[in-house]
Amino acid sequence: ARPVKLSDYHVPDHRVTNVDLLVTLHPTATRVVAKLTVERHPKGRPAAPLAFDGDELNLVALTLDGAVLAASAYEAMPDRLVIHLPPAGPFTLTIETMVNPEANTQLMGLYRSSGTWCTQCEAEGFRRITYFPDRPDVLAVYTTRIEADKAEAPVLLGNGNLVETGDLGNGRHYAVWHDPHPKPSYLFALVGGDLASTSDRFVTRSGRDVALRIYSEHGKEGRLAYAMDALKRSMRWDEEVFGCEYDLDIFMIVAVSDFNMGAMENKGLNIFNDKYVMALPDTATDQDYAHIEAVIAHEYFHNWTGNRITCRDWFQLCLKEGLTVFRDQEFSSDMRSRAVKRIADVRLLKAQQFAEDAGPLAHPVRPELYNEINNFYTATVYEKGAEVIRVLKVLLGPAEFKTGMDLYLARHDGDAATIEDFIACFAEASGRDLGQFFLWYRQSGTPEVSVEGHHDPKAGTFSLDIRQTLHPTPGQPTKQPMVIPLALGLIGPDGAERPLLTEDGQSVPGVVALTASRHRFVFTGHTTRPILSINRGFSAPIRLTTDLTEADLQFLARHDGDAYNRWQSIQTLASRFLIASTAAIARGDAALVSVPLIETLGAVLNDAGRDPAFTAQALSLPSEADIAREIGSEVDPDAIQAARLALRRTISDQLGDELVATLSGFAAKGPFAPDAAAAGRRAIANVALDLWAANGTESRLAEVERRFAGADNMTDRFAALAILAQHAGTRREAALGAFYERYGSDPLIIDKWLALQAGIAEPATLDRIKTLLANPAINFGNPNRLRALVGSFAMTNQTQFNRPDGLGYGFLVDVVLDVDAKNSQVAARLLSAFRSWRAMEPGRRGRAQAALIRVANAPSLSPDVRDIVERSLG
Ligand code: B3K
Ligand code: ZN
Repeated sequence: ARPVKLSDYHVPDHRVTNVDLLVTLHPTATRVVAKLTVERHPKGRPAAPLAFDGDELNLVALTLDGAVLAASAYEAMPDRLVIHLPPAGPFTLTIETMVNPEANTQLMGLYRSSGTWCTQCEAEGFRRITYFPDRPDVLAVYTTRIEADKAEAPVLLGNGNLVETGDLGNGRHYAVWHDPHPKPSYLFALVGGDLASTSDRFVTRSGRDVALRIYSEHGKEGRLAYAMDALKRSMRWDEEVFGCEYDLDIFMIVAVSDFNMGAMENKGLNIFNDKYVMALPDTATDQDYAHIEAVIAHEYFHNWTGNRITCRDWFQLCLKEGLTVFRDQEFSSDMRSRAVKRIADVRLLKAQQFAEDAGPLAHPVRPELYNEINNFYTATVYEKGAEVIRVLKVLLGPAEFKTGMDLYLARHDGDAATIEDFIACFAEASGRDLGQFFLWYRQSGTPEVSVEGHHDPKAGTFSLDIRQTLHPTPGQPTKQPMVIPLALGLIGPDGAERPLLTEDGQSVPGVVALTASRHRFVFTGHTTRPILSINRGFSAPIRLTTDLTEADLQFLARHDGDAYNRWQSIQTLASRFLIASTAAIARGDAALVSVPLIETLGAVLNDAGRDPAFTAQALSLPSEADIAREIGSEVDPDAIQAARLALRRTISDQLGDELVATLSGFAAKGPFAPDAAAAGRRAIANVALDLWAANGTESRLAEVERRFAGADNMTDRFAALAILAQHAGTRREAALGAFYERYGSDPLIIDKWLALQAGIAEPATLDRIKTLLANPAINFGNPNRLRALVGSFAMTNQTQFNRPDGLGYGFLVDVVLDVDAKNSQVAARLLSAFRSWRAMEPGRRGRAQAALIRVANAPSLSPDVRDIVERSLG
């Protein structure tokens, strides 16, 4: 029944406690025999029929306690199995189904990727393998026997521990896997194929010797070492920081090339999109390495936050996802620079989640209603879900947060839990009422906070007037005030941090919490005006406006002790300037020039030695989409782009010497190492190169071309190519051709080449994309290829996706409608690129709406695409 509502939750009528599977792998006719131990749930409806989920299933045979059921006793449909009068006591149901992995283009359930059999069951894929109560609150112990042709599938993998292997004669063999940990069906997995692997081991803190294995296609096993290293570091870190130890004798990762998402945390058998596993200096950029480290950690961390403690229902998705993102962010912060990681996370949050929250697809971190759960694996559930946990940690402080976390892990181990269960642990541990905090899970939209400072030299006070508002979002016309922790500092003109003293002379810690719509905070001891640094470390995921002057921001950019706010001050300076310059261009005037901004960037460059990775972030201007989001309505992407390009040219012209000094100061030395320090040096050098070349001078572009040809690693080579791609002409086409020549047989690298071309901000790009899409040498049936070309175009190419003639929108709609029949999840994800359409100026807005209406009127849409289009237009 759609829509599904949180308020309709009830326990299942029947539960399954034991699952014995026999899977006989065949490309087009895989036989699945599921022997299930079934019982009534004591809290289920007493006389309810047994109703199991299915999706495109074919029933071959059915027995109950060994007896064939009369045809009138049950009903088997592709999407449902109903037994009218099931026995009262526990019984054994044996269900035989036949599935066709080769024909499974949805990549949900059991499918084939380059000849390998693999599965994806989250959220509702297990029902495409056998009939089952396919919901996360049904936990069972699984034993999986896989049989296959030895030559086709020498490797047979399942969840848990390997208990038996053997020969079946006739060139066939089998393997039996047993997972002792009860788990929901979405964590089931199996793999069969001819795979290469790399092995290692890890001894847990209590002495369990765990075999580690990462599998890939043959010929790619040389690219698995970094992922293995990241896995071992994740396992150690989770023991040390969260007290979480691994609980099986083996942990496996399988890299497959056809995958709808990033990766999947199946118990003991993670399955990954190969782009988040494989890396060598010549194939992967520093960003790829960082992503691999983060995703390996994320999926591994799910073993506790997700698998041992799972979700009661899919409304609780953030219980595992928000928390696990928070954990992987903390891990990366400990492995790399905490400040730089925070900046990168906030950039992503603003780009993805703030955009979602500001448009028609806005939804709470814990939604209360869905039509299609696959559409809720969003930046809001993941990234804002992680921010909300960070807010909780700031509110409680690290010690109480840890007590609450420990209580949660101990109390709910083995449970299918809710957000209420989770928060209750922190309320208990801290003795605090977290009722208002809970609004972070229930209210969608980004809170807007405005801050005004008033200095009274006579009284020696500095007071802050702060207001918060939360605008209506779909389904939520009125809102309540949120609890918003703001980390802050007051800095003297000498750059020294001043103590925060209240009017009665009390010293306050560096955080104030808003609970009402308006607050006034008064601080004493300020005969001279302090400079306010607020929302330090992005302590709350809000949109902040302050009355800080340009001079204040310049001061903070240099002197703030909080590195995040040093970065934010530069971004705010740049963003205010670019908004003003955009407005000037839209009026028909020339782009503006900002002396203070250029001065600040020059000072940042001169200080690059302090933290090169930080400086690289500080010099990366707000993107066109960032500026569009700040402007918020009546957006003209062409004016934004003109303003931004003009600023880049000014920087290039005026800071040429500083940029050259940076370039030579951070030139690569020694062999490539993927660590954070070496990556930081490459990052600053490449940002400097990009800005230096931004004025398009022949000699500068020739130097970039030289660096492209001479690079000894993918980070530098691709950075140079990306610069060349911005400048039309033969130099660009030659470089793109050379890159393809060199890497044409390497699909993950082709993705970079596709994404780069999709991002070229010129009217000819649309035709270039159409030509690429028609190239028979590139398999666009693979989700990575399609996302690299079409996804990058729609999500990042602001001027060309939002072409004034609407052809960008029309193109995306054509692709979405074409892909929908084969892979509806990927189609729905592409369509969500329309999420900001209402913020456009009227011409583009009208064309976007027409394009969406064309989707809505198309015959036979998938539920996934139908849901996105209806909410987008709603
Ligand atoms: N839990 C999976 C996502 C599954 C998506 C299903 N549509 C990956 C992750 O978040 O770790
Ligand atoms: Zn996850």
